[in-house]
Amino acid sequence: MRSAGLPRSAWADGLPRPPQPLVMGIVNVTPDSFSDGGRWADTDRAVEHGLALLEEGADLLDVGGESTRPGATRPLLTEELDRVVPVIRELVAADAAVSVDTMRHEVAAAALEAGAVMVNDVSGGLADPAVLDVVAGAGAAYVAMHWRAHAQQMQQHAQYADVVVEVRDELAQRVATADRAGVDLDRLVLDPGLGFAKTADHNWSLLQRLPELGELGLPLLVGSSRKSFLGTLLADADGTPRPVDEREDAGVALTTLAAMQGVWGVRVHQVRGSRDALRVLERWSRTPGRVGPR
Ligand code: PMM
Repeated sequence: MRSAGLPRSAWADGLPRPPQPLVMGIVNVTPDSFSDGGRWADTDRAVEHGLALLEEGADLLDVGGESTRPGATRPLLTEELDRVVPVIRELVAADAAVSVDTMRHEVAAAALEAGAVMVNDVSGGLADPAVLDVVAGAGAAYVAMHWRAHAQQMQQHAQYADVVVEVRDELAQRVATADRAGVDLDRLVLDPGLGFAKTADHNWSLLQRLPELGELGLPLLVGSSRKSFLGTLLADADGTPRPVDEREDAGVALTTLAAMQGVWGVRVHQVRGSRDALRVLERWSRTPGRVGPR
């Protein structure tokens, strides 16, 4: 039985804005993503995984066919299309709201045609500016993530005087460019891009100062799930990073912290823990405060 997630119809009039953050479940149809590379690489397994995330209560499924882990090489356009389009089609047929994680306008267009409601562009329109035209033309929702360079070079660009101020300013430029291209600003979501041209310290600063990014007046999405800064944080005494699939509990803690700072959504690999954390937070926040002296 499918549990608590938002129905696909919630996207009919644009970006849903529920009181609690949305939970975006990740479906990487890639042989080489750092967090789950290869696990869901064929259509059937990816669809099965997406359906399992829906059962756990995902509001939205983010289907991606390009690994963006540091050092990754880009797939051919045809490979990316072959990976994501059949998966999107099947998940849409199962009534899921789907976003496509792509930096290519051809993939964005094919995904929207297949029924995706949102384009999640980790380059915020920098890698392929025509993505913005496709999104504008379709009236689709759009995630503009903070990004400085493709995976092969991005860690050389992890240099900031004040990471939060610079990420905010660079995102503001992406908003202006998206606006000029005709993207509906009511359907635009911003993402600080944890791990993309960022060191662990940069990620922690961004997570701690999310409200400063909120000053741009747009909803925020945060993707911390399984990323290497959590592996480092949770490393063994000998410095061995915590394996990727043993970082979930820390990810749930970050879902809670992000939700307390008012984010619009969290992008996660396992939905259930984040969904539970949001229920706890919702119940906690509507409990009346203590009145009078203790
Ligand atoms: N991270 C990854 C891929 N896509 N999209 C958004 N909006 N935000 C992110 O932080 C983000 C993303 C890389 O992580 P993965 O390999 O676990 O999907």
